[in-house]
Amino acid sequence: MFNKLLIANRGEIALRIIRACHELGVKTVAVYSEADRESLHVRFSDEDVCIGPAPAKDSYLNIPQIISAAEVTGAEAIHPGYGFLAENAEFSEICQRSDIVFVGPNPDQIRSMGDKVTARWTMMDLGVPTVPGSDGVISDLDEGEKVAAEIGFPVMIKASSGGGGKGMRIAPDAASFADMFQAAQTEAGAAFGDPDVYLEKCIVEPKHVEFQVFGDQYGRVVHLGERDCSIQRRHQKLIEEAPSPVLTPELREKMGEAAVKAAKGIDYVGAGTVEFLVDSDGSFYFIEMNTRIQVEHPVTEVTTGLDLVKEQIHVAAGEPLSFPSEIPQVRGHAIEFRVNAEDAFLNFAPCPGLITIFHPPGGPGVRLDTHLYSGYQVPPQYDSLLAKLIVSGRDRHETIVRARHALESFVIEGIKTTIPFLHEITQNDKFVAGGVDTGFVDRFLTERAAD
Ligand code: MV4
Repeated sequence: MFNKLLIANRGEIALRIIRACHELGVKTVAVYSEADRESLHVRFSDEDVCIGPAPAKDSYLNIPQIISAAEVTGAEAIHPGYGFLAENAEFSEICQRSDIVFVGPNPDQIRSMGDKVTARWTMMDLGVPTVPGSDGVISDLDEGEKVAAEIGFPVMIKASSGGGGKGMRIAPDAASFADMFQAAQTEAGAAFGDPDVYLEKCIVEPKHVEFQVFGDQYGRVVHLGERDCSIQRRHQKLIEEAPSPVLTPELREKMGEAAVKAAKGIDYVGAGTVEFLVDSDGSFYFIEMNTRIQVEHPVTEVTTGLDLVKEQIHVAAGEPLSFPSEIPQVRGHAIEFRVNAEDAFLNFAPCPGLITIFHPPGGPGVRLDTHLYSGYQVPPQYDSLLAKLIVSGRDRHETIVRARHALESFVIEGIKTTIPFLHEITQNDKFVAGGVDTGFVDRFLTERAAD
């Protein structure tokens, strides 16, 4: 096991990684920007290094600064968390060359999934179901029009370097295709320096169901069940749950097998997520694979009893997966609510500022992953995630009842948060019934505005 590990991140995930290291007896090095001097990850780590000014490009994305912080402190490994450098193949490669263990997959695995056309191709080759679409990159408008007509409208135009909904366009019909195709290419070129796009049939009002996968350096790959992340807005997840209310045991088995096939097929090592769209008729399609620990990983921790961050560190240190031959059983139900510094009823406007009062919820089945404290100043430079409230129970109903009380007793004063919005969702009939699709939040907000 490592003696010392550097955490190349901030906020709740930095604290989450520090906790895992503490349990493993690994010393921690925090890095921080000038805006995060008063942050708890700096306070709770064994050592800390300031890596630059507030803007992420000058600090949490500043590769030379982070590598030298690791070298100066003698850290043997770097955990990137999520966001920032977590899926940066070049960073993974520089760590390798600097003899520092990157807690995550190797550069080739990051690249093979970061390029969505390659990922799609790889999955088709492996026999993992993908959305009907183009064979590869479509550069030419005439060819695009021909392929789109074959696929059938509506058609999705996606950036090969995109992901998570960035650089995506829908062409509802042939008449709109040319405009949407060119807009997607231009946007992809500007955003990623790569104008390549590909086409997929548009799955209308799908559910988003993702499988947690894990691989070790000895070729063992397992899945740890799914998370339903259909409650999103503008590709930001708001609520995630496990198990998914829409999967039958048969479908779960088939999708789990496909997820393991996907990860095994690229010799995947570490924590990964295989994302699928699920159609109203129960068809499922691979869309992306994320090669990092995700924000919503606690939902899986609570339903499996595993510590996924500790597992990541074990695997990175060359140890086999810690659980024995059979994969852990999923037990009970868990729902994660993302509390953001945003006014949900003002178009989710960011609301940074001073936290004057902080009172966390508690009780059976309540976990709170947060970096907040009374007197903490939420900086405006980073994403607005304040806390993740993970509620669990024997079944979905018990979980929702606990969640309502937890959200009612969760006090954050000084700034607006999404707590009131999340509480309203827990009282919505369609949410309570379960099995909503990715259009749920927009419909909820439209209906609410009409009332
Ligand atoms: C799609 C789709 C429909 N058909 N692809 C959005 C994020 C990215 N991961 C993929 N996304 C989608 N891809 C096809 N062929 C609909 C979405 C989509 C979506 C997916 C998951 C969760 C929420 C979503 C919200 C809007 C669109």
